[in-house]
Amino acid sequence: LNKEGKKVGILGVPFSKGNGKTGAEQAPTAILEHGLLKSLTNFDANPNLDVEDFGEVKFSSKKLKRPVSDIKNYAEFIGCIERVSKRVHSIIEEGRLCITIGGDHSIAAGTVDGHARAKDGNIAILWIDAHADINTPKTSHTGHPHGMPLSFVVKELRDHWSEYPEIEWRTPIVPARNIAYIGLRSVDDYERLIIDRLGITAFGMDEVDDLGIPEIMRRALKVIDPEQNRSIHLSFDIDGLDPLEAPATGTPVRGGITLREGIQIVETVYKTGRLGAFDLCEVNPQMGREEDVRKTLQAATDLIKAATGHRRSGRTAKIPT
Ligand code: Z70
Ligand code: MN
Ligand code: MN
Ligand code: MN
Repeated sequence: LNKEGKKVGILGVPFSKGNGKTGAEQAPTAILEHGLLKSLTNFDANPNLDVEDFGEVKFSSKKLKRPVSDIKNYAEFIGCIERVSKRVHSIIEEGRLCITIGGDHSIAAGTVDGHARAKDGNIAILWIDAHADINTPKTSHTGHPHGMPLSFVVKELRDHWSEYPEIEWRTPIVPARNIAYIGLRSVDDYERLIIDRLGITAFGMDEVDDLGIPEIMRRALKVIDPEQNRSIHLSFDIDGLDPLEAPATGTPVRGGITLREGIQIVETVYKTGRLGAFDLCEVNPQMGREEDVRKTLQAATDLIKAATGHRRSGRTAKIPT
């Protein structure tokens, strides 16, 4: 596959029942209205990019045979991610890089499931986030699904979900060792335990400071994609960035990665030629002043541009006729 010419599909998931706040459901529309498609195919970006807008996922809440009390909005959450998984699966099967715009980060339970099925489990996950999002329903202090998507998809944690209804469709086939985190700075006690027990590669902000992004990327990719043959799932929570550069998000945590570091991460994965899916989650256009929102939408746009191969140094342009 010619990586310069890889086709792209954009999917919006206006879902915010996973984080206990409203606003993130407006992000797909806000990012598109900010001019995303033009930014991707501008003359200075990639005028030849084959990008198809697949619109927004339609979803509704599931009817449950028995009530679930320890996960908030469970019926809405699984109703949404089942549909997300199907859509992502088919976009990737078409040979497109699937770019999913959330929504809160709970939707990644669906994007990873769909990607994993499309590649028979041979995927590597790079999770950029202030948070670890690997609580099981029992370890979560909040009951918010956006703190649980990784436990939903990880093979070793599948039994922690076995008592929950209406999820027989899911395929938790990704081993924990195929996951690496970058940017962590707000990890719950039990999440730390899970990360250590399962041997998950995790680079917190302390390691970002000590090693820098290029060395972290070398180490992370070596562990999660040692044979350089896996389809890479890059799941980017905008709160991984420092709130100075991406303030419009539900749970800002100071001391995060810079936008430049974020773009460098995405560029590095793009250059492998194996970026299979990219999620951009937790932008909340209702948070902060207008200037905060504009800044955050531009940061999201810059990250998505990098995922489609945009180079900051400028790409070789064809002379217009
Ligand atoms: C906490 C939980 C979280 C984002 C907060 C927080 C999770 N660990 N994720 N904001 N994006 O609720 O499980
Ligand atoms: Mn929460
Ligand atoms: Mn997250
Ligand atoms: Mn987060």
